[in-house]
Amino acid sequence: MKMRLIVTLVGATILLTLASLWMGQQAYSWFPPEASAESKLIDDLFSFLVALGTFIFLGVTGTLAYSVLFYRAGRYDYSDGPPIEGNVTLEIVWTAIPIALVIWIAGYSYQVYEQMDVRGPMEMVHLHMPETMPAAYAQPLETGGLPSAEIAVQAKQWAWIFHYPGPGGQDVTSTELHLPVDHRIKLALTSDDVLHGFYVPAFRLKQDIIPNKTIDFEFTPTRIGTYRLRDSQYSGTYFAAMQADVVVESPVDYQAWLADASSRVPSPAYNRASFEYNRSAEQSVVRGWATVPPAPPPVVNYAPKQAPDSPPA
Ligand SMILES: [Cu+2]
Repeated sequence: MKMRLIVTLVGATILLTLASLWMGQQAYSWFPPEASAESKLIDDLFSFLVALGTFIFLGVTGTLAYSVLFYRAGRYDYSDGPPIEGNVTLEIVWTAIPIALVIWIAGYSYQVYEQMDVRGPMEMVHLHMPETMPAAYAQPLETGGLPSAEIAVQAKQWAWIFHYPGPGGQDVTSTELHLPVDHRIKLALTSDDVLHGFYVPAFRLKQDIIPNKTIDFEFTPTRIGTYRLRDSQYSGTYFAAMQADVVVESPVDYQAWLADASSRVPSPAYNRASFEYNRSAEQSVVRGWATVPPAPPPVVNYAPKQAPDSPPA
């Protein structure tokens, strides 16, 4: 009898483990493509959490279901169960296991955060884990002469403006973020007014932008394509319109784009927030909410030809 119980328990645990590992593998498909070196670390961490969560969920609900199915009270049995109180071994076990799990999760998460190293060289403290952990980036900061090392990101209500050092040292501006693939990117994040958030889901990166502060932010895009930058902080009425495309391209294409952009005369870009604001101002009936007026459309060297969120012509 005891032998049978042990075999059943071991079998159930193996099944549970296999199911959890399978679920952890599924978790990778729930996200947009992995477009940065950092995204792999985040997805691995998430997969681990999903596997662990699946194990606990199935373990708890499985035990419950087993008890409900096989230890039911008889149909007309309204008596109380036996008054069980206190089991020191059990108390220790179910305290120790969650503590160990939480410490494991915390340690792993912190290790991932350290490996991502997204905050650049921090002025105050920068505790590095031992040298055994390789950093996530594909290339060192020296970007082979590419002027990508310093892109200033200016956030305001409600627009993203990207400032590049041009070939002649001038300020080249764009409302679309262009990045060379497989190069360590260094952004300097600033806000003209309120809190904004730099968030590119395909990069698995999110960083708050704080007024009167320049925040260094580093990462490595690894996949050519066009992705979406969103504002992750509620920054006012039209914050949902505060989006931009992120174009990751080969270093050659990137250089060509930068050269082309620097040769263009700055002109007002389409700005969805001011478009919507002006449209509501034209209407005779007052609708909607009181709002801070949006900043005028940014005047930049480069703006995408057909803004992806522009209204139908
Ligand atoms: Cu914003």
